[in-house]
Amino acid sequence: MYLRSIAALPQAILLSALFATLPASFAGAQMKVTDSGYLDTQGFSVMLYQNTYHPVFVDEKNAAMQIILHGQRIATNGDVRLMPTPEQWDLVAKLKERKADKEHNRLTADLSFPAYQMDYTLEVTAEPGGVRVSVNLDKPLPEKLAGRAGFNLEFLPSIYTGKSYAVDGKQFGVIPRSPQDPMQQVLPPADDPKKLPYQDEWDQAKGYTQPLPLVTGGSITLAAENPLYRVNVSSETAPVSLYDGRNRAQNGWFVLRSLIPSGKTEGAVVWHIHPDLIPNWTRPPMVAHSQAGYPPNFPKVAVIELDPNFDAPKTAKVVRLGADGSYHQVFEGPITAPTPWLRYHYANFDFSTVNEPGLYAIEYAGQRTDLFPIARDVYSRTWQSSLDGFLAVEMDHVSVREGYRLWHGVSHMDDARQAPPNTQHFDGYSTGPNLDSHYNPGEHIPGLNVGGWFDAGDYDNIAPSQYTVIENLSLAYKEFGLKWDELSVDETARTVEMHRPDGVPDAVQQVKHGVLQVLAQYKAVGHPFMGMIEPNLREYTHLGDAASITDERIYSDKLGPNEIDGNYSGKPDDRWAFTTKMPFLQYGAAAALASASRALKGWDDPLAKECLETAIKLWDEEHAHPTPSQRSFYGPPGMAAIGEWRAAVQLLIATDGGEPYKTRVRELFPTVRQHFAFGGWMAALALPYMDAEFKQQLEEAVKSYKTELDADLAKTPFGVPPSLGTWGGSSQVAAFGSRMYFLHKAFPQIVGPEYTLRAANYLLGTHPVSSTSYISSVGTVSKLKAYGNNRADGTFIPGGMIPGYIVIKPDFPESIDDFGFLWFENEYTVSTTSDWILAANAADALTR
Ligand SMILES: [Ca+2]
Ligand SMILES: [Ca+2]
Ligand SMILES: [Ca+2]
Repeated sequence: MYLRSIAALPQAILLSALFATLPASFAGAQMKVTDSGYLDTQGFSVMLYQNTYHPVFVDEKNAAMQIILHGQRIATNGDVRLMPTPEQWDLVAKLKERKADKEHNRLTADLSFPAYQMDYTLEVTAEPGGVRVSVNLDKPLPEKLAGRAGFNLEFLPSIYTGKSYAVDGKQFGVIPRSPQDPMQQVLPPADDPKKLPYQDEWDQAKGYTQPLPLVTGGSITLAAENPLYRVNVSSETAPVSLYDGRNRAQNGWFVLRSLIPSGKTEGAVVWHIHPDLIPNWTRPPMVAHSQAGYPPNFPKVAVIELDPNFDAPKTAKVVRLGADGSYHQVFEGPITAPTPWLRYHYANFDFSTVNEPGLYAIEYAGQRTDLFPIARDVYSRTWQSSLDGFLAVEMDHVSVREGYRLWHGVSHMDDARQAPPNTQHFDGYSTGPNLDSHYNPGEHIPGLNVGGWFDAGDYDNIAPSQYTVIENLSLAYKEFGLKWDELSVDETARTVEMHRPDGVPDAVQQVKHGVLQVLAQYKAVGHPFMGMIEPNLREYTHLGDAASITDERIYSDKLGPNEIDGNYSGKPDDRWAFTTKMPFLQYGAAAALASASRALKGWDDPLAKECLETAIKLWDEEHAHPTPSQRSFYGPPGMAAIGEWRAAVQLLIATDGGEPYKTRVRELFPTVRQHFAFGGWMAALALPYMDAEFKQQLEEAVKSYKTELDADLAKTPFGVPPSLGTWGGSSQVAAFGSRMYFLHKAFPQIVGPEYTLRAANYLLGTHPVSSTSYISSVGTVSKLKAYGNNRADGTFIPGGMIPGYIVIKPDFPESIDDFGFLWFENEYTVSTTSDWILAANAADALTR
């Protein structure tokens, strides 16, 4: 099966392989450069560097040359790489310039590996049957890169696992479910350019190995058996090899690669990439609806996503399920005229008149959706898993058990070591020259191994997310009387048990778990700080039980690397504490602690008192001695005031209308109303303590916000803030949902309930690309492969909310259902999930 020699094949074989794969139907079709700068024909698009590598996280599997075939992004990262299966932090080329040439139907990118003085142009040109890709070097390949630099193109595992590969039309195999290739050691030359220290350290820790190819030949066809994803790559130059990137990393893709030969410049690599395009292929319509269903007597609107070339029927139907399995039509109605957005068209299907409780499906264009209920209480069971499932699993410094399963043992008992000065950490944390701590660099800071949550798919404890969770849950508890109790939490024993009520509301217990960490930081170094994170990439990339990331023993430099002495060890694996004092953290902690004091009252009065006292102290200290800002987290001027504003509002409420918070709320409002969505709206929470004049000002602000908002939302098909960044926007939609609830409550004559319900229905499935609920295990069809810390098992954490679709630039919305490794679409975070808990309760309150 393994062809280890990569002898060049005669040109005649290459040409026959090339023409044999050309389907007659497509041989004449010609891709064209679109106005938005990529190569396109019906069913097939090729983008070149419209998406670039991330400045911090580097390889996100969304960069360089990318291929969209029959509605799926099948391949990414097409460019020169220095190893067969590079990983997230491995070297990528620097983009100098990209061009789209309409006249010649050609995309070019000027690129460089400056450390190797290698400059080249990547050229992708339309040709009959597909595209021709060539790598044109400015100078012959540097000797140091001989046998290392090659053109790579990575294929999506969720499509190609279990599919065939065919080499030169005669040698066949199937890509296995799990990687199984022999590894060989590939040491970099001793005089290789220096990498960043954390990359060097990682390379040494993980070992310099790369897999041998599954196969090598002049032409490789993937998924010959599947007309949707069949694609052939043939090389005019060095042979093509197929590698399995999963041998190195669970998030690896399948790589096709040809080495760059020495001595050549123009056409150093020439490939022909030919899909087997289905003539006149159109993407089937996608009917987006709420997977949790709809309450009677409220709007029910599905959004239908249409390929512009699809001949769209003008009406859709609603059918009701009978106990005998029959479906009875209860409604047929028109869809609205399709309107374009990005690369698709969108139409609404309003079936609000269907109100009788039951189980329903929508039928459109020969498809029937999955079932959804119409019932008064559809939102009432949409947030519990987020609270007693996902958030519980993310609890740090405790063990978490569910029935027979231990989600994780007690984690990070060795927290934490003082991070050194002038450090730039790979996950964005940093220190300057001043640590604002009386601990020496590397010294153990006692007392930090308590409370808090893992931030996301990784295991760091980052302060702003913790504050958001505390504030959201406190607010949800006070506003909606969240008495849900299915967790037993014992902070002394450090144990959490799911499905075992203990008489204390879980929201209160989660709030307490959050403030234990915030208060621990304050006690340890005198102020809140940014957080704690694994010190190296080997630990950072850990997937498995959180309790086994570190050895749980405090590091001592008096012990050898493998020595243990009681609670101490010589292994420097403890997390770093990034202790820099920052004004937005001072205020962030004050806001979180003030809000927590309200939720804890009656359950843990001493802790409630300590939270409020500490919040007041932080406020007072920050006003007496403002912390100089070392780094701006809030972008535009005026946004800095938001931190103080949030603290002022929370302290105002926690002190029952106390001063100086009331005065400060009045003073800050004119500034923060410019950033209404980012916190200015919280004025609605302050209303009970403010006078009529303030209410008048807020009313005006709400009116102008609503006008702007309605105009903005009208530009998108889904009526919620669109996801146009490099990370899916579900969190913004959830926050929008709860914000609009509080504005509706304060000014029902201005703001209706429909915004909050739209946000909830969006997150539950009424969104682009697919109708999959973004909250795992909530709704009939939900996201069941996600980027939680159990992602190596290809599974989910109940109740976690994913970011959802992003736009692959310039116009391809993507949210891949059966793949969980794209963090920008799939990574749960605790703050986002707490946004959902609040929004879902708001939707429930509005409809009952
Ligand atoms: Ca993180
Ligand atoms: Ca409980
Ligand atoms: Ca340790």
